[in-house]
Amino acid sequence: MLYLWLYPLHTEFSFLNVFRYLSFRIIYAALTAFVIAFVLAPPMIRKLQELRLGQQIREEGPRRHMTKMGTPTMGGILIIFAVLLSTLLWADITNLYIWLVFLAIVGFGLIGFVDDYIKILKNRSKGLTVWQKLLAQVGIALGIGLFFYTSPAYSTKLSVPFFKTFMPDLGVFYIPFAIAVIVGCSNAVNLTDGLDGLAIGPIIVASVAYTAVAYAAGNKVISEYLLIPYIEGAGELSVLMAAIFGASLGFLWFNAYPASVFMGDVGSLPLGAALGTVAVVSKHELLLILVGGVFVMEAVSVIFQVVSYKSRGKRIFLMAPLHHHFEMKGWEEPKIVVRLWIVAIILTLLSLSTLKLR
Ligand code: 57M
Repeated sequence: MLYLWLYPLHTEFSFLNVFRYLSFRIIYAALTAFVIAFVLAPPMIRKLQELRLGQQIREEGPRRHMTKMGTPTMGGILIIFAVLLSTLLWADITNLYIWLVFLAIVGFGLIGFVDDYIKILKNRSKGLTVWQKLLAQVGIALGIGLFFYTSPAYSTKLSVPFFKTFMPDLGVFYIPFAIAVIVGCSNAVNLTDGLDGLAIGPIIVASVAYTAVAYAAGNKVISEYLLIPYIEGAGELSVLMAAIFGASLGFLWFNAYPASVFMGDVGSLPLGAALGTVAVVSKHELLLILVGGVFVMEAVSVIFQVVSYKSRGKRIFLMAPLHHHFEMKGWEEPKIVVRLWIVAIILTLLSLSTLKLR
């Protein structure tokens, strides 16, 4: 909004010309979202405690987690609020891609909210059934996929890291592909959110990466230089990703070990969906496998564990997802979390290098 209201005044007040620069709005979207999350978290945590919206802990989990019983959860409500408000302030709200990612955030956020609320309301650690969640997630992602498929300006070609000319056209299969990316990323973040700061750390790293990717994809000169698809208007998503960076940094202040608040499904699902949607808009979906490598490792560990147990009756990991395996091996929680943050940073550096290696 500030961009639309203030930039036109730069003819009278020349300093307002600064609103024209994406880099300026990226920085202030991040700072605004951080301040909102940082300032509002304490009163929100108190409110969640008052409303007794505390986490239920599952019996079969690592024994150590019982001490976490009652930790306020659904802190993701604040993350979403900080992201939406900061983006509305600093992005060009006439940009359709912004509203598409907002759809993903609000839609997946609502699914998570209902899931969290049922868990707490019914005093049980399982909320909506897997199928209820999946159906709702696919429904929203289908809407987003159809938008891309029916947009004349949007190509259904798939850009592949390391290859500059090999861009297979998925055609109508782009719709299920986009659904798989968005729903897959959302649930992978959800699975990862099982230790203090474990999910929000890689989200912070991935949001920096996709701030840069969206900026490059929306910039004709840079996209041509990097030989990546030019997506007119995608640059505004770098403002949204910067808001996610800032809000997540603010949330991490309170989610760091020992956590005063958990984000809940209301936080993990929309953050993953936003990341997946931005990856689709900027046409760097496969890059997400590396940028979101920790999320991928966590989700794959569950798949391998379940398949192995069902087919051989044996587990591969002491417990899945991966972070529980390290817990069962006796690693302390902060050590597991910081080491997986390091893995996320290394994988993201490698992924960004593929933009040049083509
Ligand atoms: C999402 N939720 C955490 C918190 C957070 C198929 C199976 C792998 C599914 C998986 C599962 O249920 N995942 C659900 C992970 C939960 O966190 C809440 O959920 C929100 C995120 N969705 O915001 O509100 C617990 O995680 C801990 N936590 C922290 N700090 C944080 O900042 O300590 C969360 C955030 C919280 C808290 O204890 O209660 C979770 O773990 O449920 N199931 C599992 O992950 C279970 N694994 C398992 O059953 N493995 C089996 C098979 C199925 C693969 C096996 O290995 O054989 C483990 N998780 C739990 N209990 N809680 C083990 C059993």
